[in-house]
Amino acid sequence: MKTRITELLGCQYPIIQGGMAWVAEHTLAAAVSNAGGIGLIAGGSAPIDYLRDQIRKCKEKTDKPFGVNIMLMSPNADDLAQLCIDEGVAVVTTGAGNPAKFIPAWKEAGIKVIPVIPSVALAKRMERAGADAVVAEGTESGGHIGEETTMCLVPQVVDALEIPVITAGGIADGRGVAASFMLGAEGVQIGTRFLASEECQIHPTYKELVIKAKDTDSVVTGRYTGHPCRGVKTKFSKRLANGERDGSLTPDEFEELTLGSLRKAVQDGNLDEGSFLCGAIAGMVNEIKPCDAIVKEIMEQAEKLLCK
Ligand code: TUI
Repeated sequence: MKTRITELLGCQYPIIQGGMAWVAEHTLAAAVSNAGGIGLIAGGSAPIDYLRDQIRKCKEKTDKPFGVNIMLMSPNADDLAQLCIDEGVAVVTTGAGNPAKFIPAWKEAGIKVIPVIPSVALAKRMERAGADAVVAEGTESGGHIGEETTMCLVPQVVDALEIPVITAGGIADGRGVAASFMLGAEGVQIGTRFLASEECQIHPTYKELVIKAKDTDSVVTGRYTGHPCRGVKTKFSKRLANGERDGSLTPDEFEELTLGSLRKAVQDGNLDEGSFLCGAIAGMVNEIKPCDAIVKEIMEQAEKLLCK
């Protein structure tokens, strides 16, 4: 399937793996790129040496293009942004902020720049700033989210921009890909489906939570801190949600409790203190498979639907 996204990124399929903080490391990224999509390594708030090592290990595992996600709230985003240039990364996606100040240098270095955006206004700013494409991310996504749904946001972003648009939020199978194309998108970003992949290095408890989740098992917490985040309902996320609702946790106490909670979920599978981020589509993800099988299955289904 050829779109402006496959042309831009030089990949077989218009599928980008989500740049999930703490989750998206080189094994997963290389597996998705080898499957014909674009794998991403998450910069998150990682030290520069860690990210350099991850990029180099990914290059050893794949000769296909892959990318890095820069989380702009990270205190060392500037250093990580420069590292992508120094290491010759093919694609950079960004999240949780406005990357405009980095775009000229990335473009100069030949990097394809794809900001993740939650609104039409920000999408237009990114196009003016020189972005190659945008990921229009609906509130169905896991992690740090905006307010608009994928179904409403994507066609409005498509109408507002000339550059190609990639959908994110609620896509885990070929129906989601076909629907995205109907909305005018030319690619999809998929996160939650890859949590339940063989190559994903998260704690087994995390995978089990995703696989067992049903339609109503994701929850958004942290709206009152200004950093709403979607994850699996657990004892911990229910405690956060209750604290936010009944005022028993101040925003500062909430922030303190969640500090380091992504690591505790991903590495320790800690159900008492970990934030197991996932999208609202987790209810549809029921089986662990290799990335290659996941990508093939999604694309076969999408192509059948789109050729009907
Ligand atoms: O970034 C994400 N998802 C994430 S990042 C993350 S790690 C994290 N750690 C601590 C606090 C917050 C996050 C977990 N999940 N998705 C892309 C995304 N970007 N969603 C929303 C945005 C966004 C929000 C505001 C993009 C730009 C923006 O701009 C505001 C402005 O105008 O500066």
